[in-house]
Amino acid sequence: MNIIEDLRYRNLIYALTDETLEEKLTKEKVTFYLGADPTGDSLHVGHLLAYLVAKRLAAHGHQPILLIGGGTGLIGDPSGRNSERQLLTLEQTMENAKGIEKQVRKILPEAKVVNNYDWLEGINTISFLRDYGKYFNINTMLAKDSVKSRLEDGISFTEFSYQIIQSIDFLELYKTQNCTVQIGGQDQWGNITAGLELIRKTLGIEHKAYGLVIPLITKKDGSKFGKTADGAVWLDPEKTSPYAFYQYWINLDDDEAIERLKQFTEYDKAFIDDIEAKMAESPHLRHAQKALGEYLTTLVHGEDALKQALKITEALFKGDVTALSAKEIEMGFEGVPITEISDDINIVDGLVESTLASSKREARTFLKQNAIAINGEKIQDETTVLTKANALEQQYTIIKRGKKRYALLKHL
Ligand code: 383
Repeated sequence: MNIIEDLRYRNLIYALTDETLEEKLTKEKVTFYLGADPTGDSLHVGHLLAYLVAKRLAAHGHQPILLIGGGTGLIGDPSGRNSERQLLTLEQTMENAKGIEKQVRKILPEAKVVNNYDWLEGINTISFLRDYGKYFNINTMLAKDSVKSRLEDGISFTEFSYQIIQSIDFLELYKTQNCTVQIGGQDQWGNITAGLELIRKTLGIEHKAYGLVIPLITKKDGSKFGKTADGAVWLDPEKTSPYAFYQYWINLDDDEAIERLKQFTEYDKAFIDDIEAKMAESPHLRHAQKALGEYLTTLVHGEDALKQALKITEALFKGDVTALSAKEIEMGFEGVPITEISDDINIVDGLVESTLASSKREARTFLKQNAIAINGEKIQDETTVLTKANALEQQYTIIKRGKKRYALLKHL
Protein backbone atom coordinates (compact mmCIF):
# COMPACT_ATOMS: atom_id res chain seq x y z
CA MET A 1 0.00 0.00 0.00
CA ASN A 2 1.25 3.48 -0.77
CA ILE A 3 0.74 6.22 1.80
CA ILE A 4 -2.59 7.39 0.37
CA GLU A 5 -3.96 3.85 0.10
CA ASP A 6 -2.84 3.26 3.65
CA LEU A 7 -4.53 6.46 4.88
CA ARG A 8 -7.71 5.52 2.99
CA TYR A 9 -7.71 2.01 4.46
CA ARG A 10 -7.55 3.61 7.90
CA ASN A 11 -10.30 6.10 7.09
CA LEU A 12 -7.95 9.01 7.66
CA ILE A 13 -8.72 11.11 4.63
CA TYR A 14 -11.79 13.30 4.68
CA ALA A 15 -10.69 15.44 1.75
CA LEU A 16 -7.71 16.55 -0.32
CA THR A 17 -7.66 20.06 -1.76
CA ASP A 18 -6.42 18.58 -5.02
CA GLU A 19 -6.47 14.98 -6.24
CA THR A 20 -2.91 15.38 -7.55
CA LEU A 21 -1.69 15.44 -3.96
CA GLU A 22 -2.09 11.68 -4.03
CA GLU A 23 0.55 11.33 -6.73
CA LYS A 24 2.75 13.94 -5.12
CA LEU A 25 2.81 12.13 -1.79
CA THR A 26 3.57 8.79 -3.38
CA LYS A 27 6.27 9.99 -5.79
CA GLU A 28 7.96 12.92 -4.03
CA LYS A 29 9.13 13.79 -0.56
CA VAL A 30 7.40 16.92 0.70
CA THR A 31 7.58 19.17 3.73
CA PHE A 32 4.22 19.44 5.48
CA TYR A 33 2.90 21.06 8.61
CA LEU A 34 0.31 20.62 11.31
CA GLY A 35 -0.64 23.34 13.78
CA ALA A 36 -2.17 23.42 17.25
CA ASP A 37 -3.21 26.46 19.26
CA PRO A 38 -2.16 26.60 22.91
CA THR A 39 -5.69 27.36 24.10
CA GLY A 40 -5.19 24.83 26.92
CA ASP A 41 -2.17 23.42 28.71
CA SER A 42 -2.52 19.94 27.24
CA LEU A 43 -3.63 18.15 24.10
CA HIS A 44 -6.30 15.46 24.35
CA VAL A 45 -6.95 12.29 22.38
CA GLY A 46 -9.00 14.30 19.85
CA HIS A 47 -5.78 16.06 18.84
CA LEU A 48 -3.77 12.87 18.84
CA LEU A 49 -5.16 11.57 15.57
CA ALA A 50 -3.77 14.48 13.53
CA TYR A 51 -0.33 13.95 15.11
CA LEU A 52 -0.46 10.28 14.26
CA VAL A 53 -1.24 11.12 10.64
CA ALA A 54 1.82 13.41 10.73
CA LYS A 55 3.81 10.48 12.11
CA ARG A 56 2.62 8.26 9.26
CA LEU A 57 3.61 10.84 6.64
CA ALA A 58 6.99 11.22 8.36
CA ALA A 59 7.46 7.43 8.34
CA HIS A 60 7.01 7.61 4.55
CA GLY A 61 9.86 10.08 4.27
CA HIS A 62 7.95 13.37 4.34
CA GLN A 63 9.38 16.18 6.44
CA PRO A 64 7.14 17.24 9.35
CA ILE A 65 6.89 20.71 10.85
CA LEU A 66 4.81 21.01 13.99
CA LEU A 67 3.54 24.51 14.51
CA ILE A 68 2.61 25.82 17.92
CA GLY A 69 0.13 28.65 17.57
CA GLY A 70 1.54 31.14 20.08
CA GLY A 71 0.24 33.94 17.83
CA THR A 72 -2.99 32.37 16.57
CA GLY A 73 -3.78 31.20 20.12
CA LEU A 74 -4.00 34.85 21.11
CA ILE A 75 -6.71 35.41 18.49
CA GLY A 76 -8.88 32.27 18.73
CA ASP A 77 -9.99 29.97 15.93
CA PRO A 78 -13.78 30.04 15.42
CA SER A 79 -13.65 26.70 13.49
CA GLY A 80 -15.88 24.02 14.92
CA ARG A 81 -17.13 26.27 17.71
CA ASN A 82 -20.50 27.86 18.17
CA SER A 83 -19.53 30.69 20.49
CA GLU A 84 -16.88 33.34 20.91
CA ARG A 85 -13.79 32.34 22.87
CA GLN A 86 -12.56 34.09 25.95
CA LEU A 87 -9.23 35.76 25.13
CA LEU A 88 -6.22 34.25 26.93
CA THR A 89 -3.42 36.40 28.30
CA LEU A 90 0.00 36.31 26.68
CA GLU A 91 1.47 34.67 29.81
CA GLN A 92 -1.17 31.95 29.83
CA THR A 93 -0.73 31.31 26.13
CA MET A 94 3.06 31.02 26.47
CA GLU A 95 2.71 28.73 29.46
CA ASN A 96 0.26 26.50 27.56
CA ALA A 97 2.56 26.52 24.52
CA LYS A 98 5.39 25.05 26.61
CA GLY A 99 3.23 22.12 27.74
CA ILE A 100 1.96 21.41 24.26
CA GLU A 101 5.40 21.64 22.73
CA LYS A 102 6.65 19.00 25.15
CA GLN A 103 3.80 16.69 24.22
CA VAL A 104 4.16 17.02 20.45
CA ARG A 105 7.92 16.53 20.63
CA LYS A 106 7.33 13.26 22.41
CA ILE A 107 4.98 11.98 19.71
CA LEU A 108 7.20 13.08 16.82
CA PRO A 109 10.74 13.59 18.11
CA GLU A 110 12.20 14.07 14.65
CA ALA A 111 9.91 16.99 13.71
CA LYS A 112 10.93 20.61 13.44
CA VAL A 113 8.88 22.69 15.89
CA VAL A 114 8.04 26.33 15.14
CA ASN A 115 5.95 28.95 16.94
CA ASN A 116 3.97 31.39 14.80
CA TYR A 117 4.25 34.09 17.48
CA ASP A 118 7.76 34.57 16.06
CA TRP A 119 6.49 36.01 12.77
CA LEU A 120 2.93 37.09 13.57
CA GLU A 121 3.90 39.30 16.50
CA GLY A 122 5.83 41.75 14.32
CA ILE A 123 3.19 42.40 11.64
CA ASN A 124 1.81 45.92 12.00
CA THR A 125 -1.69 47.07 11.17
CA ILE A 126 -0.80 48.73 7.90
CA SER A 127 1.10 45.71 6.65
CA PHE A 128 -1.69 43.39 7.82
CA LEU A 129 -4.28 45.26 5.79
CA ARG A 130 -2.16 46.06 2.73
CA ASP A 131 0.06 42.98 2.38
CA TYR A 132 -2.44 40.34 3.42
CA GLY A 133 -5.95 41.74 3.86
CA LYS A 134 -6.01 42.94 0.27
CA TYR A 135 -5.93 39.33 -0.96
CA PHE A 136 -8.96 38.29 1.03
CA ASN A 137 -12.44 38.65 -0.34
CA ILE A 138 -15.05 39.30 2.31
CA ASN A 139 -17.64 37.14 0.53
CA THR A 140 -15.28 34.17 0.52
CA MET A 141 -14.45 34.74 4.16
CA LEU A 142 -18.11 34.92 5.14
CA ALA A 143 -18.83 31.71 3.26
CA LYS A 144 -16.39 29.64 5.38
CA ASP A 145 -18.28 27.28 7.72
CA SER A 146 -16.46 28.68 10.74
CA VAL A 147 -17.86 32.15 10.05
CA LYS A 148 -21.14 31.35 8.31
CA SER A 149 -22.35 29.26 11.22
CA ARG A 150 -21.72 32.14 13.61
CA LEU A 151 -23.32 35.00 11.70
CA GLU A 152 -26.61 34.78 13.49
CA ASP A 153 -25.24 34.68 17.03
CA GLY A 154 -22.37 36.98 16.22
CA ILE A 155 -18.63 36.75 15.72
CA SER A 156 -16.02 39.33 16.62
CA PHE A 157 -13.76 40.89 14.01
CA THR A 158 -10.93 39.15 15.90
CA GLU A 159 -12.17 35.62 15.30
CA PHE A 160 -13.43 36.55 11.84
CA SER A 161 -9.83 37.48 10.94
CA TYR A 162 -8.40 34.21 12.19
CA GLN A 163 -8.38 32.62 8.73
CA ILE A 164 -6.08 35.41 7.54
CA ILE A 165 -3.42 34.74 10.13
CA GLN A 166 -3.45 30.98 9.70
CA SER A 167 -2.99 31.73 5.97
CA ILE A 168 -0.02 33.95 6.75
CA ASP A 169 1.56 30.95 8.51
CA PHE A 170 1.18 28.72 5.50
CA LEU A 171 2.64 31.42 3.26
CA GLU A 172 5.54 31.93 5.69
CA LEU A 173 6.34 28.21 5.90
CA TYR A 174 5.93 27.83 2.14
CA LYS A 175 8.43 30.62 1.53
CA THR A 176 10.97 29.80 4.23
CA GLN A 177 10.74 26.00 4.55
CA ASN A 178 9.40 24.98 1.15
CA CYS A 179 6.44 23.57 3.03
CA THR A 180 3.82 22.66 0.42
CA VAL A 181 1.25 20.68 2.40
CA GLN A 182 -0.80 21.45 5.48
CA ILE A 183 -2.72 18.78 7.31
CA GLY A 184 -5.38 19.11 9.98
CA GLY A 185 -8.80 17.94 11.07
CA GLN A 186 -11.88 18.40 8.93
CA ASP A 187 -12.64 21.58 10.91
CA GLN A 188 -9.48 23.16 9.47
CA TRP A 189 -10.61 22.95 5.83
CA GLY A 190 -11.58 26.61 5.61
CA ASN A 191 -8.33 27.86 7.12
CA ILE A 192 -6.19 25.56 5.00
CA THR A 193 -7.87 26.47 1.72
CA ALA A 194 -7.59 30.16 2.64
CA GLY A 195 -3.82 29.59 2.95
CA LEU A 196 -3.52 27.96 -0.47
CA GLU A 197 -5.22 30.93 -2.03
CA LEU A 198 -3.00 33.42 -0.27
CA ILE A 199 0.09 31.56 -1.53
CA ARG A 200 -1.24 31.52 -5.07
CA LYS A 201 -2.34 35.15 -5.04
CA THR A 202 0.82 36.59 -3.53
CA LEU A 203 3.43 34.41 -5.24
CA GLY A 204 1.70 33.49 -8.49
CA ILE A 205 -0.29 30.68 -10.03
CA GLU A 206 2.75 28.39 -10.36
CA HIS A 207 3.04 28.28 -6.57
CA LYS A 208 0.89 25.38 -5.62
CA ALA A 209 0.27 24.23 -2.10
CA TYR A 210 -2.01 21.46 -0.85
CA GLY A 211 -4.15 20.46 2.06
CA LEU A 212 -5.23 17.13 3.50
CA VAL A 213 -7.92 16.96 6.14
CA ILE A 214 -8.73 14.09 8.46
CA PRO A 215 -12.35 13.15 9.29
CA LEU A 216 -13.77 14.11 12.63
CA ILE A 217 -14.37 10.98 14.65
CA THR A 218 -18.06 10.46 15.21
CA LYS A 219 -19.40 7.73 17.41
CA LYS A 220 -22.39 5.57 16.50
CA ASP A 221 -24.24 6.36 19.70
CA GLY A 222 -23.86 10.10 19.21
CA SER A 223 -21.56 10.52 22.22
CA LYS A 224 -18.33 12.45 21.76
CA PHE A 225 -15.13 10.66 20.94
CA GLY A 226 -12.38 11.14 23.52
CA LYS A 227 -14.69 12.11 26.35
CA THR A 228 -15.60 10.24 29.50
CA ALA A 229 -18.08 11.18 32.20
CA ASP A 230 -15.21 13.10 33.83
CA GLY A 231 -14.42 15.12 30.69
CA ALA A 232 -11.76 14.93 28.00
CA VAL A 233 -9.09 12.26 27.91
CA TRP A 234 -5.92 14.35 28.15
CA LEU A 235 -2.37 13.46 27.17
CA ASP A 236 -1.02 15.15 30.31
CA PRO A 237 -0.59 12.42 32.97
CA GLU A 238 -1.47 14.95 35.70
CA LYS A 239 -4.88 15.53 34.11
CA THR A 240 -5.63 11.97 32.98
CA SER A 241 -3.54 9.32 34.69
CA PRO A 242 -1.90 6.71 32.45
CA TYR A 243 -4.21 4.17 34.09
CA ALA A 244 -7.33 6.19 33.21
CA PHE A 245 -5.89 6.73 29.72
CA TYR A 246 -5.41 2.97 29.27
CA GLN A 247 -8.92 2.34 30.62
CA TYR A 248 -10.45 4.68 28.04
CA TRP A 249 -9.23 2.49 25.18
CA ILE A 250 -9.93 -0.78 26.98
CA ASN A 251 -13.56 0.20 27.47
CA LEU A 252 -14.40 0.94 23.83
CA ASP A 253 -16.98 -1.27 22.06
CA ASP A 254 -15.63 -4.01 19.84
CA ASP A 255 -16.54 -2.29 16.56
CA GLU A 256 -15.13 1.01 17.64
CA ALA A 257 -11.94 -0.58 18.95
CA ILE A 258 -11.17 -2.08 15.54
CA GLU A 259 -11.80 1.24 13.81
CA ARG A 260 -9.50 3.03 16.26
CA LEU A 261 -6.86 0.34 15.89
CA LYS A 262 -6.68 1.26 12.21
CA GLN A 263 -6.63 4.99 12.85
CA PHE A 264 -4.42 5.21 15.94
CA THR A 265 -1.80 2.49 15.55
CA GLU A 266 0.91 1.57 13.08
CA TYR A 267 -0.26 -2.03 12.91
CA ASP A 268 -0.72 -3.13 9.33
CA LYS A 269 -3.77 -4.62 7.67
CA ALA A 270 -2.62 -8.21 8.15
CA PHE A 271 -2.20 -7.68 11.89
CA ILE A 272 -5.55 -5.90 12.22
CA ASP A 273 -7.34 -8.57 10.15
CA ASP A 274 -5.89 -11.14 12.51
CA ILE A 275 -7.16 -9.25 15.55
CA GLU A 276 -10.56 -8.91 13.91
CA ALA A 277 -10.68 -12.69 13.42
CA LYS A 278 -9.70 -13.25 17.05
CA MET A 279 -12.40 -10.81 18.15
CA ALA A 280 -14.99 -12.83 16.25
CA GLU A 281 -13.84 -15.97 18.05
CA SER A 282 -13.33 -14.69 21.58
CA PRO A 283 -14.63 -11.13 21.96
CA HIS A 284 -14.53 -11.38 25.78
CA LEU A 285 -10.73 -11.36 25.59
CA ARG A 286 -10.91 -7.84 24.15
CA HIS A 287 -8.00 -8.36 21.78
CA ALA A 288 -8.55 -5.11 19.88
CA GLN A 289 -9.02 -2.97 22.99
CA LYS A 290 -5.90 -4.42 24.62
CA ALA A 291 -3.71 -3.93 21.55
CA LEU A 292 -4.97 -0.35 21.27
CA GLY A 293 -4.59 0.50 24.95
CA GLU A 294 -1.10 -0.97 25.09
CA TYR A 295 0.08 0.74 21.92
CA LEU A 296 -1.22 4.20 22.82
CA THR A 297 -0.32 4.16 26.51
CA THR A 298 3.26 3.26 25.55
CA LEU A 299 3.36 5.93 22.86
CA VAL A 300 2.02 8.73 25.05
CA HIS A 301 3.27 7.76 28.52
CA GLY A 302 6.07 5.25 28.00
CA GLU A 303 6.60 1.59 28.80
CA ASP A 304 6.81 1.91 32.58
CA ALA A 305 3.50 3.76 32.70
CA LEU A 306 1.91 0.98 30.65
CA LYS A 307 3.28 -1.65 33.04
CA GLN A 308 1.80 0.28 35.94
CA ALA A 309 -1.57 0.66 34.20
CA LEU A 310 -1.66 -3.09 33.54
CA LYS A 311 -0.71 -3.84 37.12
CA ILE A 312 -3.53 -1.66 38.48
CA THR A 313 -6.01 -3.11 36.00
CA GLU A 314 -5.14 -6.64 37.04
CA ALA A 315 -5.17 -5.88 40.77
CA LEU A 316 -8.64 -4.33 40.51
CA PHE A 317 -9.91 -7.13 38.32
CA LYS A 318 -8.77 -9.79 40.78
CA GLY A 319 -9.71 -7.70 43.80
CA ASP A 320 -6.14 -8.15 45.09
CA VAL A 321 -5.14 -4.60 45.90
CA THR A 322 -2.41 -5.30 48.48
CA ALA A 323 0.43 -5.04 45.96
CA LEU A 324 -0.48 -1.49 44.93
CA SER A 325 1.56 1.54 45.95
CA ALA A 326 -0.16 4.66 47.31
CA LYS A 327 0.26 6.37 43.94
CA GLU A 328 -1.23 3.38 42.14
CA ILE A 329 -4.17 3.34 44.54
CA GLU A 330 -4.80 7.02 43.80
CA MET A 331 -4.78 6.30 40.06
CA GLY A 332 -6.86 3.15 40.23
CA PHE A 333 -9.46 4.66 42.55
CA GLU A 334 -9.71 8.12 41.05
CA GLY A 335 -13.26 9.38 41.43
CA VAL A 336 -13.95 7.07 44.37
CA PRO A 337 -14.90 9.00 47.55
CA ILE A 338 -11.97 9.51 49.95
CA THR A 339 -12.58 10.18 53.66
CA GLU A 340 -9.66 11.46 55.70
CA ILE A 341 -9.45 10.10 59.25
CA SER A 342 -6.96 10.96 61.95
CA ASP A 343 -7.59 8.02 64.32
CA ASP A 344 -8.11 4.30 64.00
CA ILE A 345 -11.76 3.56 63.45
CA ASN A 346 -14.15 0.68 64.05
CA ILE A 347 -15.37 -0.93 60.82
CA VAL A 348 -19.03 -0.05 61.45
CA ASP A 349 -18.16 3.63 61.93
CA GLY A 350 -15.76 3.43 59.01
CA LEU A 351 -18.56 2.23 56.71
CA VAL A 352 -20.77 5.13 57.76
CA GLU A 353 -17.97 7.71 57.57
CA SER A 354 -16.98 6.52 54.11
CA THR A 355 -20.63 6.86 52.97
CA LEU A 356 -20.84 3.19 51.98
CA ALA A 357 -23.52 2.69 54.66
CA SER A 358 -26.20 5.22 55.58
CA SER A 359 -26.40 4.09 59.23
CA LYS A 360 -24.62 1.82 61.70
CA ARG A 361 -27.54 -0.56 61.41
CA GLU A 362 -27.14 -0.78 57.66
CA ALA A 363 -23.36 -1.21 58.11
CA ARG A 364 -23.92 -4.21 60.40
CA THR A 365 -26.35 -5.74 57.90
CA PHE A 366 -23.77 -5.43 55.10
CA LEU A 367 -21.19 -7.12 57.32
CA LYS A 368 -23.57 -9.98 58.18
CA GLN A 369 -24.37 -10.43 54.49
CA ASN A 370 -20.63 -10.83 53.85
CA ALA A 371 -20.82 -7.89 51.45
CA ILE A 372 -17.80 -5.99 52.79
CA ALA A 373 -14.14 -6.40 51.85
CA ILE A 374 -11.29 -4.46 53.41
CA ASN A 375 -8.12 -4.22 51.32
CA GLY A 376 -9.35 -7.12 49.24
CA GLU A 377 -10.29 -9.38 52.14
CA LYS A 378 -13.89 -10.23 53.11
CA ILE A 379 -14.68 -9.14 56.69
CA GLN A 380 -17.73 -10.06 58.76
CA ASP A 381 -16.53 -9.28 62.27
CA GLU A 382 -18.11 -6.00 63.39
CA THR A 383 -15.48 -5.42 66.06
CA THR A 384 -12.71 -5.08 63.44
CA VAL A 385 -10.70 -1.87 63.77
CA LEU A 386 -9.35 -0.17 60.66
CA THR A 387 -5.90 1.06 61.63
CA LYS A 388 -3.20 3.14 60.06
CA ALA A 389 -0.78 0.28 60.77
CA ASN A 390 -2.83 -2.12 58.67
CA ALA A 391 -3.56 0.38 55.92
CA LEU A 392 -1.94 -0.12 52.52
CA GLU A 393 1.36 1.75 52.56
CA GLN A 394 0.17 2.91 56.00
CA GLN A 395 -2.07 5.33 54.16
CA TYR A 396 -5.12 3.85 52.48
CA THR A 397 -7.84 1.44 53.57
CA ILE A 398 -9.85 0.30 50.56
CA ILE A 399 -13.41 -0.62 51.41
CA LYS A 400 -15.51 -2.51 48.91
CA ARG A 401 -19.22 -3.05 49.26
CA GLY A 402 -20.87 -5.67 47.09
CA LYS A 403 -19.47 -6.15 43.61
CA LYS A 404 -18.36 -2.70 42.68
CA ARG A 405 -18.98 0.05 45.22
CA TYR A 406 -15.73 1.41 46.63
CA ALA A 407 -14.60 4.02 49.13
CA LEU A 408 -11.18 4.92 50.49
CA LEU A 409 -10.14 5.89 53.98
CA LYS A 410 -7.03 8.02 54.05
CA HIS A 411 -5.23 7.69 57.38
CA LEU A 412 -3.60 11.01 58.29
C1 383 B 1 -2.82 27.40 13.99
C2 383 B 1 -1.99 27.99 13.06
C3 383 B 1 -1.70 27.31 11.89
C4 383 B 1 -2.23 26.08 11.62
C5 383 B 1 -3.08 25.50 12.55
C6 383 B 1 -3.36 26.15 13.73
C7 383 B 1 -4.29 25.55 14.74
C8 383 B 1 -5.72 25.41 14.23
C9 383 B 1 -6.60 24.76 15.33
N1 383 B 1 -6.46 23.44 15.50
C10 383 B 1 -7.14 22.73 16.57
C11 383 B 1 -6.54 23.07 17.91
O1 383 B 1 -5.44 23.62 17.97
O2 383 B 1 -7.33 25.42 15.99
N2 383 B 1 -6.30 26.68 13.85
O3 383 B 1 -7.20 22.71 18.91
C12 383 B 1 -7.05 21.20 16.31
N3 383 B 1 -5.72 20.73 15.91
C13 383 B 1 -5.69 19.30 15.47
C14 383 B 1 -6.52 19.12 14.26
C15 383 B 1 -7.90 19.33 14.83
C16 383 B 1 -8.06 20.82 15.25
O4 383 B 1 -4.77 20.99 16.86
O5 383 B 1 -8.90 18.97 13.91
C17 383 B 1 -7.81 18.42 16.03
O6 383 B 1 -6.40 18.47 16.41
O7 383 B 1 -6.25 19.95 13.16
O8 383 B 1 -9.36 21.05 15.81
O9 383 B 1 -0.89 27.90 10.97
